[in-house]
Amino acid sequence: MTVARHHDPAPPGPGVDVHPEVAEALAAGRGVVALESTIISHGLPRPDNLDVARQVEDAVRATGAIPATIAMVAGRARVGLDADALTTIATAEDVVKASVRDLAVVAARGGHAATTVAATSHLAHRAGIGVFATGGLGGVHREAASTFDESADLVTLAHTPITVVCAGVKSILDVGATLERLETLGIGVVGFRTDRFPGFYRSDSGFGLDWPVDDVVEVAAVMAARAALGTDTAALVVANPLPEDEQVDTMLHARLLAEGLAAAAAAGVRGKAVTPFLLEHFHRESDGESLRANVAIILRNAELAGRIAVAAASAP
Ligand code: PSU
Ligand code: MN
Repeated sequence: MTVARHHDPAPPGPGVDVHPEVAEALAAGRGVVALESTIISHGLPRPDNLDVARQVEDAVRATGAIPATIAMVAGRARVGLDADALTTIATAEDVVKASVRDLAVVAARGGHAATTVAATSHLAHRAGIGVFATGGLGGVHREAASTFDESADLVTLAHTPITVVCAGVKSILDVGATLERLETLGIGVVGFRTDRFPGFYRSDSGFGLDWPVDDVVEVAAVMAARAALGTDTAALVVANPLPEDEQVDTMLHARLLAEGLAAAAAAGVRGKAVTPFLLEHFHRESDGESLRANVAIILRNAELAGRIAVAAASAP
C-alpha cells in the first residue's frame, strides 16, 4: 500500500502545506525524498548550515529525485521549503527543535520549528512521501536505565511507514540498547553494502546487522515486499556507513565522546538539549573534523535516498 508511488492519494490535510514541485512529483509517481531540518538548525553550526542544507537538496536532485525539506514556518507545517523558508530555519533565532508532540503547540502559536527524525517522518508520511534521508537517528541514551532518555524517533518510526536512510545512530548513544529497541519495535534494519551497523562518525559501531543489501534495486524490492506483506506499518532503516577513509579517527572520536559526555553531565544538560549540546561540543572541539564527517554523512545519505526513491518509483 505504501511503496512510494502507491501511497494513498489522500490529501495531507489542511495542516500541511506541500510545495507545488513536491506535490507534482508525488502525483506523477516520481521519486521524492524527505529531509529533516533539526540537523540544519540544531545539528550544524551557523553560518555553514544554510549552505549545507542547499547542498543536501542538490544531492537529492542530482539523482533525479525531488527533495522535500520539512519544517514548520510561522505555524505552518511545510513539506518542501522555498529559499526564504530554508533561510528562516537556518538563521532565525527563534527556531525550536520539534518532535511530534511539539508540532501542534508551535502551530497554534504561529512559531518556527525544525523537525526531528520523528516529526519529519510523521509529516513526510502524511504528505505521501515514502523515503527520508537524515544523518543519524535518535535512540537510547547512555544511562537511559536511570534517566529514561530514549528518543521519540524510535516510537514514531515504530508506527510510521517510511524508509529512512541514515548512518546508524549517533555514537553519543547506547548503540547496543538502541538496536535492541529497534528490534522490539519491529523497525526493519538493512545495511547498505555492509553487515556492520554504522556508528555515525565511525563506519562501524562495533555491532553487526542481519541483513546487508547490495544495491538500491534490492532496497526497492524490500520496500515493495513490505507493502505486499503488510509489514510496512513500521519504518525501514537503511544504514549507510561512511567509507572507512572518511570516518573520524578512533582516538579523536573517543576523546570527543568522553569529554562531551562529561561536559553535558557537569552542565546538567537534560532532555532534548542533550543531542544538540553534544553535537556542538564535537564540532567545536574537533577543529572542524566532526563537521566534515557530519556533512559527508548527510550528503551521502541524501544521494542514496534519492537513488532509492527513483528505484522504488520505477519498480515493477
Ligand atoms: N543526528 C544528527 N544531527 C541531529 C540529529 C540527529 O546528526 O541534529 C537530531 C535529529 O533531528 C534527531 C534528533 O531526530 O537529533 C534526536 O533528538 P533526541 O535525542 O532529543 O530525540
Ligand atoms: Mn531525549
